[in-house]
Formats: sequence, C-alpha cells, structure tokens
Amino acid sequence: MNNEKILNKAIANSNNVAISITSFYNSAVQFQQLLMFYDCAIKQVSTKLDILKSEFTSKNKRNPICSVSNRIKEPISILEKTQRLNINFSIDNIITQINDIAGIRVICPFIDDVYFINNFINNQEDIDVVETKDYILNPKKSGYRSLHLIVKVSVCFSDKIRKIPVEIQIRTIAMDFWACLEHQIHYKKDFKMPKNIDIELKEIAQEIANTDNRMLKLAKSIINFED
Ligand code: 0O2
Repeated sequence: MNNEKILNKAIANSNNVAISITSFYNSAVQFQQLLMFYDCAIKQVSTKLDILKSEFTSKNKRNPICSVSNRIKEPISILEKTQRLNINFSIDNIITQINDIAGIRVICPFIDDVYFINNFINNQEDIDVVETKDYILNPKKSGYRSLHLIVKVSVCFSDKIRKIPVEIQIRTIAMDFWACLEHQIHYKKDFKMPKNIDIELKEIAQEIANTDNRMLKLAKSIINFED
C-alpha cells in the first residue's frame, strides 16, 4: 500500500472513531438529562410527602408516614432490565418501556395509613396513577407485601411540561422489615435458594402480616383513623 493510501485509510478510520465518540457523547448527554428528569419527579413527589408530614406535625396529629426514601435505578440494572424485556438499550426504549427508574418508598406505621397515602397520591392534580399493584390484598408468591403505584408526574421544565414515570412503593414497617431481610437473604442472585428456605420465608411473611393486622386492630380500638 502506498503512503497516500495508508494516509487516506487512517483519515477514514479516524473519522469513524470521531463519529462514534460524537454519538457516544451525545447519548451520554441525553442519558444524563434523562436522569435529571427522574430526579426532578422524585423531588416533586417527595416535597408533597414532606409537606404532608409537616402538616400533621403542626396539627399535633399522629403521622401516617414513618419515613420516605428514594433511588434512581443504577445504569447496570437498567441495562439488565432492557435485556430481560428483550429491548435495545436506547433512550427511547428506556423512557417508554421502563417505569421504575425513579423509585420512592413510603413506610407507614399501620396498614390503613398505606391506603391513606394511596388516596393522597391519587388526589394530586399533577400526578396520574397509571397502574396500581396491591400486593397487600394479593401478596406475591414469595410472600412479599406492599402497595405499588406506577404514576406519571407532570413536571414543569423551561420548554414544556413532561410526564415522568415514578414507581411509588407504600408499605408498613412490618412489611418493610420482611422485604429488607428477605432481600439480604436473596442477595446472591446466582445462588439457587433451597426450597425449604423459600417456604419458611413465606410462612414468616404470613406471621408478620397477622401481627400487622393485630396491631391495626389494637390501634383502631384507641385511635380514630378517620380523624
Ligand atoms: P429494586 O432494588 O427495588 O430496584 P419488574 O418491575 O419488571 O422487575 P414487576 O413484578 O412488574 O417486576 O414489578 P413489581 O411487582 O412492581 O416489583 C418490583 C419491585 O418490588 C422490586 O424492584 C422490589 O423492590 C420489590 N419486590 C418485588 N418482589 C419482591 C420480593 O419478593 N422481595 C423483595 N424483597 N422485594 C420485592 P427491583 O427492581 O427488583 O429491585
């Protein structure tokens, strides 16, 4: 190959590298902006829950919320989910097909408080509840209990209002206790859990649910939940 040909090939290759770096950079910028959208939606919902907490505190009323936490799904978990759903890892697919990139978890004292928070979320003008999964009424096969809402939060940006999906998990302290410990026990995903462990975990979930119901009954004999 003469020098001119080698030079031309090098230029062509460097153009390809430049193009792929540019497209990688553009995707990275888009991805970062996408995560900012989710972060803003989390802030909007969290602020509403904070205001609710402040209102109850100022009125000296019992608080229906113990704690609120949030997370944005790790990029590696987003990638795993696209593979599980058998879709390409593209910004468009992430926006339209994955609803739990932004997650908020609300922990309540009693089961009735979970449904109070559910009503509160359903009554917000800037939040559309698009799906409700009641794993309290219909627990998962594992024994997992929680109320999951997939919502779209209308967030005002400088150019337009965007509807950002957020998954809100609402559960009692008792349900959270089981879910956190079960998650730790199931931490090693590649380890095949012996069947008896799963059976026992499910039984424990039932015992905890019975205790949760007894606590609610007890509380209702003392506290007026409608108040
Ligand atoms: P993380 O760490 O919370 O991000 P999918 O959303 O497609 O994965 P599905 O069944 O449609 O699955 O969603 P669903 O039922 O709303 O539940 C998803 C989330 O609920 C999980 O999120 C967990 O947080 C929680 N969850 C569901 N089942 C169990 C369970 O058996 N044990 C525990 N400890 N948690 C559970 P991620 O994305 O898996 O994890």
